[in-house]
Amino acid sequence: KNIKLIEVPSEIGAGTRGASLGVEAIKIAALDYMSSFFVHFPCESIPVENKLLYEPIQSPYAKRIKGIVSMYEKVSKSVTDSLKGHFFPVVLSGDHSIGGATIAGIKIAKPKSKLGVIWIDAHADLHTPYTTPSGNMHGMPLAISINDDNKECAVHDLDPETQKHWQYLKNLGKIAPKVLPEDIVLISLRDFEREEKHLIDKYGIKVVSTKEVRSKGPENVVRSVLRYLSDCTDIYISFDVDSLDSSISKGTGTPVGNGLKEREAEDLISKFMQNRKVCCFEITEVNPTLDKENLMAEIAFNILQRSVNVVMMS
Ligand code: DIR
Ligand code: MN
Ligand code: MN
Ligand code: MN
Repeated sequence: KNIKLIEVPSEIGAGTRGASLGVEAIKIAALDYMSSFFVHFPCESIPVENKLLYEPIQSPYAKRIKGIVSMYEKVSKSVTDSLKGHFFPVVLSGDHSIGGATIAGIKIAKPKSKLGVIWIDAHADLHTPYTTPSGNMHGMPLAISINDDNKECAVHDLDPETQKHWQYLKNLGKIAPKVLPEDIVLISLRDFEREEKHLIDKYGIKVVSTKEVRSKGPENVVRSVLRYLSDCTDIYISFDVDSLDSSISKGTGTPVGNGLKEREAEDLISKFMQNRKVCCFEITEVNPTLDKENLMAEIAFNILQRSVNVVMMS
């Protein structure tokens, strides 16, 4: 398969500043390893709306949603075009709000697919503007993709403008939902709110804990997750680096304890990549401004390189 890199140095979906530098930090890590990785692949860089960070917040429960909408249009188009051009898109993004745009791009390229989503993340990213504790849209991409407002748990009212943009995001490409909850697997989930738990329980969304990865081993977990997703025609893997344990993930906006070891994440992801249904991969939330010695970006680069090698061989 031919790889296409899609860089999205976004950070308007995050609550902590600095994720927009994550993509550059991964490139610096490659240079420090004297790797010519980034020379080998066609790469598209998506312009982002980070200037909105200087402006007052319009939608407190969906911060900078207008900028998110414009990124969703561009990123989804880029992913769709890459897939239609028979590339394997690898999305390197700043904050995880982009995950919903990547999913939209896949679904628009393959409208008849039954899309499986493997979400490796400390968080569930199942908030909606009605339930969010922070207003940060990187906590919402999976709710966007399953098209559930979670009104049962609503704690905020939305202004009409925010409602309009939220509806537009969920219906991008006029396909909603883009993923069924039964086709989502959350790996290393450990930091979530009551409202997200409500959706997980309502749909019985599959969760694989860090403990399970450790006790069964990455190979067995990969086998059972792929068996669980066996009726899916295509699979997308989204890797939020905060899935890694906080001892090695200082360089991300929201580090959480009891996470994966580097080797566990690397083994999981590279084994998933061997599956031919996997059609797209994303790495997100590297924030070098919070880090020492660029460690988070180095780990992300190691995982990126090993995954891409697996894809090229298969
Ligand atoms: C929290 C944190 N659930 C929120 N989410 C993060 O603000 O919605 N997602 N950090 O990656
Ligand atoms: Mn996330
Ligand atoms: Mn996260
Ligand atoms: Mn199923």
